[in-house]
Amino acid sequence: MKKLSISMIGVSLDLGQSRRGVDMGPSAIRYAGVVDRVEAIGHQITDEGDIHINAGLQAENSDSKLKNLKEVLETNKKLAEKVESVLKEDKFPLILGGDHSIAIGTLAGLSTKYKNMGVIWYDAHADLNTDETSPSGNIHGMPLAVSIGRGDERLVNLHRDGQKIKPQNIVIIGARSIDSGERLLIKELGIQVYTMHEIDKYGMTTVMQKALQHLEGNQVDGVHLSLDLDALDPLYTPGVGTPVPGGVSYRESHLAMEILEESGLITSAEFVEVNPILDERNKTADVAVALMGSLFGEKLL
Ligand code: NNH
Ligand code: MN
Ligand code: MN
Ligand code: MN
Repeated sequence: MKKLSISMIGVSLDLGQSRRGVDMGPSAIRYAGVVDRVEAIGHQITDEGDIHINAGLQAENSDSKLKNLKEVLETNKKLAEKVESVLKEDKFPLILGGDHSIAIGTLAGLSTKYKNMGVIWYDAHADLNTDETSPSGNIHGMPLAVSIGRGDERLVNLHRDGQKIKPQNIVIIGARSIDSGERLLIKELGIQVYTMHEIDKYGMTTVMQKALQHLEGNQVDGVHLSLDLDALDPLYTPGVGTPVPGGVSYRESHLAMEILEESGLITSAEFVEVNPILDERNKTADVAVALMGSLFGEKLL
């Protein structure tokens, strides 16, 4: 793999969902040795520290359809600016969550450079809810919808007005919990989804090859990996807020990362939803760092 210059940004936000603790995700991932792991492969990595979150321990839940909207908006604006400036320095953005609502800021920042970007959404969920379809009001279930221009306009118009990514450039992998509104949107827009069914039936190699072929066919100018640790089976990543049984295995996930690395197409990545309070001895953060190893080209021999 070519040697990268990586800028790592922590986003200690937990207000995009209801269980406290995922704000400690970036610390847990640092503690699991991300910098040493990536440097050992030969890349250069700079820890940019954390985006400042302007909130008390419990922000007020004024709007139940969009919980903690103010804090989520503010944090994502700062993140989008940071991602944009990292790209201007020609560095590879690596974002550590925090809950998945931070993908709104990540994708907004990335969209300033990539005009036809592909997104691999590795997740048990589709994250395609709007304020109208969300069963929870948690913004971490909405980032993909927001980024294609659906939902509350304050979220949709964050950093730049309107759509940040095209629905045909999204591939969701590992889904097994899809809400009815999300299902309708997937059908309406023809979004590519490889659920656990396809992974079981065809195997991870075929699924990843098809996903990448699809994005290459669309002539994408970059590919962002958004990896929610709940994509894996809770057996491997128990430290997540919304675990769903029957997930992707540890080996399949490594294989997926290795195939992404071999493709040479990945231009940015984020690892989200690590919740140390719900974890067992930092197991989930350890898995996140191990997967980063494969994504960045770690080899056994
Ligand atoms: N779909 C549910 C919601 O919107 C759960 C989302 N939870 C996630 N998404 N962890 O990745 O509330
Ligand atoms: Mn908190
Ligand atoms: Mn998610
Ligand atoms: Mn999820």
